[in-house]
Amino acid sequence: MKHVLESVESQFETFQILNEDGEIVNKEEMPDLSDDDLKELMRRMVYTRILDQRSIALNRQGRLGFYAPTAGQEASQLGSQFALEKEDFLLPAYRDVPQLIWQGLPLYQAFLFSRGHFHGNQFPDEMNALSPQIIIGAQYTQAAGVALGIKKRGKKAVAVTYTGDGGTSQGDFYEGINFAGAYSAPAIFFVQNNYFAISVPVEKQTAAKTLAQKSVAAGIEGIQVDGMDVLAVYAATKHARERAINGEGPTLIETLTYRYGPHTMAGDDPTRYRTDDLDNEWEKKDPIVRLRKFLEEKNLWSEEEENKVIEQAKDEIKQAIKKADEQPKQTVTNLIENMFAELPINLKEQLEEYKEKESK
Ligand SMILES: Cc1ncc(C[n+]2csc(CCOP(=O)(O)OP(=O)(O)O)c2C)c(N)n1
Ligand SMILES: [Mg+2]
Repeated sequence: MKHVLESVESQFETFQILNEDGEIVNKEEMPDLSDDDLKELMRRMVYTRILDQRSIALNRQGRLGFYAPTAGQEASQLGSQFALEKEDFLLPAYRDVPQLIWQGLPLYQAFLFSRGHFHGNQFPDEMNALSPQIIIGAQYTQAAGVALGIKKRGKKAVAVTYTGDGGTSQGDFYEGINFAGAYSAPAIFFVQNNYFAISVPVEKQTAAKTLAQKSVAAGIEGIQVDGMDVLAVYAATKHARERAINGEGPTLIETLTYRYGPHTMAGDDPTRYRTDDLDNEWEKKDPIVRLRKFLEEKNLWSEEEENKVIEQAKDEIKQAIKKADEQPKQTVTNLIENMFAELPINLKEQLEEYKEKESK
């Protein structure tokens, strides 16, 4: 049996298009992106890196609540979102707020989400998404259900969900991919393997050599992608989307990536579970650095252009946090009214009680 396992594992090679030096190493897989698209990907990654830096600072000033840093994971997050259409349905995890923003969530609402304000979860009508899921793996089963719903309604769209390496150890992960496979549901199951579940390294989570190979038992396609290569992530997601809407079933995409910062801003210290050597090794693979090299070589990018994006991001972030500050404070009645379509009797009583209190 050993040879069966080894032969399966050996087939999951890392898919890459743009290497660390900004060179195209896999020309035949180069996606069909215009120069403007390539610049837009760069713009979004730079913008999101600034958003991450500002969010960390705002969190330290006590102006944001829950925040899970994203620096390092931009190619995985934004390359995949760039392959989606407006009608697709996003089921993100807590670190995946950037995908929601680029799919249409106003920045001030992303800040309200961080503060636990209900308006942060009231997405624009034209946007199909659920709130970022904190329960690891739970969004995988939900995504399978959403994808089946899309299929039953005959829509040409996909449900896309994200989890981390740690999420693939959860039962929900297997249930989700298995169910979607059985119904050939149009789902894309995305795993951002940043090698750590908080402090637990991936080798302690599983005996599997890759996470992508977990697709095999579910009978669905799986691929491991260089998660610091925005072109490879985009190409793999685009391909998975096309297969899904053509009725060819779900895909599991594992991206190899790294979060430069702590797990969340709640206080873990990465120096206690990661070495400087490992951090340095990953910083050399940086997704922004390699796309910058590639674009500069083609005369499509300059320092001046990048500075403009940085200034625009800082300016918009400033305005968005101001707008978040200006929103009415959350009340107990807001909470009660947003929990149920129809209130249970005890909450009806409490609603009346709090309406009375709040009116004073
Ligand atoms: C079901 C469940 N168990 C445990 C936790 C606590 N928890 C929060 S994040 C996390 C690690 C998740 O790691 P990973 O899936 O690799 O995602 P990453 O944070 O690296 O993006 C854990 C165990 C949780 N939120 N839900
Ligand atoms: Mg992880």
